[in-house]
Amino acid sequence: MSMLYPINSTSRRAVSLNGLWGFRTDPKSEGLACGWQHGLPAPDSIPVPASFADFYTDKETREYCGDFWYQTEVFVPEEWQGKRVSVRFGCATHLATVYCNGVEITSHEGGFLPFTADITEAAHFGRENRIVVRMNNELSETRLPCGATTVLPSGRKIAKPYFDFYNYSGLQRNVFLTAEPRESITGYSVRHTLLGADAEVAYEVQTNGEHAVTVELADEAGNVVAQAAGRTGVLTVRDAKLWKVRDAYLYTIRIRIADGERVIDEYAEPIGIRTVEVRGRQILLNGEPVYLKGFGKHEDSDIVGRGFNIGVMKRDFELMKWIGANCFRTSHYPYSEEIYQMADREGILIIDEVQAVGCFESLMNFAEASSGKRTAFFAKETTPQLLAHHLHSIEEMIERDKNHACVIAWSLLNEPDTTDPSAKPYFEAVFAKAREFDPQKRPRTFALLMNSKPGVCQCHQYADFLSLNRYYGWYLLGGAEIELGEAAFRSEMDAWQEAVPDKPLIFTEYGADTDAAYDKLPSTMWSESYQIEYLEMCHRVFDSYPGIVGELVWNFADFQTTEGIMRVGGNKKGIFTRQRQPKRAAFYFKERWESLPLDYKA
Ligand code: BDP
Repeated sequence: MSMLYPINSTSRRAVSLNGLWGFRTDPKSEGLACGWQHGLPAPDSIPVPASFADFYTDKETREYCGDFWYQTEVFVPEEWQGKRVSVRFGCATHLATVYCNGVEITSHEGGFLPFTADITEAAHFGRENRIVVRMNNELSETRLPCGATTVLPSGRKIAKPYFDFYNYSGLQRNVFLTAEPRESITGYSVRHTLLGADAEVAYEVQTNGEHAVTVELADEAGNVVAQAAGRTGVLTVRDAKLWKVRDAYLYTIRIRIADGERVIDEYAEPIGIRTVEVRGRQILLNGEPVYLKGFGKHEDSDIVGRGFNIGVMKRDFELMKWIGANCFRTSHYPYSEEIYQMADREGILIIDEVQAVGCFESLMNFAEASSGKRTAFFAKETTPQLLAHHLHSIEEMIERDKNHACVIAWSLLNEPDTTDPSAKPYFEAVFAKAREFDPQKRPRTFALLMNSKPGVCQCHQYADFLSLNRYYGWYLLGGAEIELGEAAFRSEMDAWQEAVPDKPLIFTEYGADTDAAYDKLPSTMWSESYQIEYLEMCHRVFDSYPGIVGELVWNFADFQTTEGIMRVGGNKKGIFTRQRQPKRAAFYFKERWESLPLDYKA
């Protein structure tokens, strides 16, 4: 299935289906038997893209867990006869089956990656067509992200995430109606090599037909700078302008299938030329060491929840530039494609994370991790099923994102249980597959839980660089004991330096919950002053170990979680509020990060 982003070209059409759709929850899972695939009885109206939860004023709908349905009407133009017509979903969280005019078209598992429903056979051309999507947002241990689903005596289902973000669901990303020629470009990949001032872009194009393929590369002024013919080949770019941190040059790759002079299909998109590799204790971009400064983020904002919001995206990039950041991790799932397109344009680096979170059985893993708890998560009967889904999601993520210059690494799990030997074969499979799927062979990593320490963690050897999530001074030895936190932190770092002397190490999480505009003199935990003291302590530690090449603080902004005794209206570790206004720590970071070069720390 093609993962190419929908575009308009001489041969292709992409029409947005965003807007108000019909919506119904289906608590008894009776919709199918009642024929809802043909049309929903008395649907409510709901915005797409958005999560459905935060629109509602009643708790039952906000917390809804189970089957639910979306529907819309689409007009398929008569002149599209002979084309392949599809509905392309940016995502559907977490399980979806699509119907067109009552006919089942396709199903997809995994709520954070795109898929296409080919409606060519079921659609009526020159008329309205009804698209119905049946979805389900229950959590289990066979699907990512992991969690459980509890059924209350009333029959109501409740999602119990093993992760610390709200189980937002629905059609949360852009939806397109697309038309493509029957013979089409289904995918392509690029690999970059730098040769002095020049660069070679080795490409590979997949099509579903036999006609000849040509490829060209144009610079930002539109001048064609390299051309090649064939499904595989090399584009040689003289005096290549490289894609760099906060200085992103984008060429346009244009791929055509043609029958003599007649163009059958044409696909074009911007690409940056750059290399990325790990050497010794450094991460190299275009052969130069980089130091990662930035955030773990979430797709999360008021009202639309996890829904793609183009305004929030813009604001987030402006804030990242203002504060002097150069990188973020797509914790804890692949984000909307438009965000990678923007990072490509802005020169911001991305560690792209698959939705493998919650592989540690706990409803409060963030707190229990510090306790040394172990759960042998990968020794369960359900593990093979989980692994199959995980590998498939990695394949989809890499297929979707492999051509983005901004993506410098794959994060294959967040805070899994690595303390039991049963984790090893699981990790081996996951890391091997990521290497196999990625034509650029980018570095692979995973975020290590507090309990994954040297001598205890059985799996860090699979990662090309280590990514630590550490909370000394917050979940452990915080407040008045912070000096003990610093000492414990340093002794763990000493142990890592010794255990893994030959790999780069970055922090993918460190942070302290902080109530915006709440302060205390002297500081106490949750105050703005404490957040800064905590960060100063962490940075003292980072700055004393040369093998540390990145600091991605947790979190960019406050975000929604499941309610509970540890969370007041969500997780408050944001450097910005959920409304994207600065806490005092934002000014502290701006000073620290702007005192360093954009991309490196001497
Ligand atoms: C880690 C998780 C992250 C949490 C964070 C926290 O990776 O999702 O939100 O800690 O506790 O456990 O704030």
